[in-house]
Amino acid sequence: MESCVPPEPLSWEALQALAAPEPDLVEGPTSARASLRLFGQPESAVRVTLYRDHHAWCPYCQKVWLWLEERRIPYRIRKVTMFCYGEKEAWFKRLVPSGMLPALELDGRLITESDRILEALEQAFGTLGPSLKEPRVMQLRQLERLLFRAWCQWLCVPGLSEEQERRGEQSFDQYAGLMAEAITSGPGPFLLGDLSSADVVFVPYVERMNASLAYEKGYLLRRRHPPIDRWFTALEQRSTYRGTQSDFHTHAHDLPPQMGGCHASGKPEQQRLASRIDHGPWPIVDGDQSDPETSQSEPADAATVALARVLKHRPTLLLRNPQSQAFERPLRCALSTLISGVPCPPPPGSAPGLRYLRDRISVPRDMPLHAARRLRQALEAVASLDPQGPGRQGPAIPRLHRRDQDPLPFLRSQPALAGAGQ
Ligand SMILES: N[C@@H](CCC(=O)N[C@@H](CS)C(=O)NCC(=O)O)C(=O)O
Repeated sequence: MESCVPPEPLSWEALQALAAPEPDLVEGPTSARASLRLFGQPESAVRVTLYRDHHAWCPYCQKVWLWLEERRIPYRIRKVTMFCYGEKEAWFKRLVPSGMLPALELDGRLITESDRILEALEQAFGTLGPSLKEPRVMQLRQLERLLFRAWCQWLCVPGLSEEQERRGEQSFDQYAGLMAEAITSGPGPFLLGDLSSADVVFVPYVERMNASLAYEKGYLLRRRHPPIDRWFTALEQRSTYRGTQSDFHTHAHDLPPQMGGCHASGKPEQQRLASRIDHGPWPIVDGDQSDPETSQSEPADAATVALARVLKHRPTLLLRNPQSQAFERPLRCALSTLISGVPCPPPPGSAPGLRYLRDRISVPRDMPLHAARRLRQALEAVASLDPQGPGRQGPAIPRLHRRDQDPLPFLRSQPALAGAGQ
């Protein structure tokens, strides 16, 4: 006979025993939390320091980060706050008065502007496939900028009429079609055969186009352009890319303050997809339709990785939650649900605190895509059992800034790790 007693949440000790072990951030797979990468070389071999943003939201940083990971160049990472989510570090402003990211030190020489950085890295360490300066690569780099412009004109202009929406989509489609053609005309799944700098240049914004156009326009780039889907699929087979890869929810909410606004079409399909991206269930499409966020199936440790990441930051997560210390039991309920798959009812009034956390899991900063999905799903499942107000949401995610994501409290809670992986 089945028991009618609702499951009790596990203790913190029991949860800790179930968490995934800490990965090797120096030699293991690419991780947003690393502060040093050696690729089997001694620390004395490090000639490069990359300055990139704490949350891995900056697209130009992702370009340099992925290049270093692909070329396996030993490097140090120092993280910096972006204006949209907190105060820029004084030490960084002394180094780069504009505060712009990325920046890179190579043999003690400071370089800014991601394109100049990649060119300097090519010169110092050799190319990743054809050089950035080869005419066929230059042509692709120009195409990337044209695609970027078409995306901005569709996404970032407020108040488009129905006709303007249609033209915005058409123009974007035209440039996406040129990228698809460039992929198809080569021998491999990538732009020029094997993965090269040309692909790395496209990665950050095409990833953001894929996410933002689903959220704001109901447009699924990978479905519309199968060669681009194959390109993503090939990228997703690489642990380097997966380590830097974000997801739809993260980009849907990190882009508006960075881009000066992203504007929804308001069409039914857009509203449906935006609601799925925000509230789940994930993946955001049903049945046998291919997942527009990733071609990778869920790894076996997705739940235990998510658990380990929450446990690591438990005190700060409680401090930052609107429910503060009263969030202790709802959080244990959610983590128990995450691990057991059996929904554990929370105390009355927990839904807003649970959904506050659901809405602020950032990929890849906090955890990989599938782990984040698992955790969001568990938080949502438990929130929906709140006996007091199962539909109540947490405080809305701001659109003009993201100071709700100030990294300082998380850094302060771990002084030994400040500047290192979070
Ligand atoms: N052209 C520059 C653009 C760099 C850029 O726009 N960086 C933005 C972030 S994506 C930035 O650092 N803004 C200051 C801030 O947000 O704090 C490059 O390619 O490096």
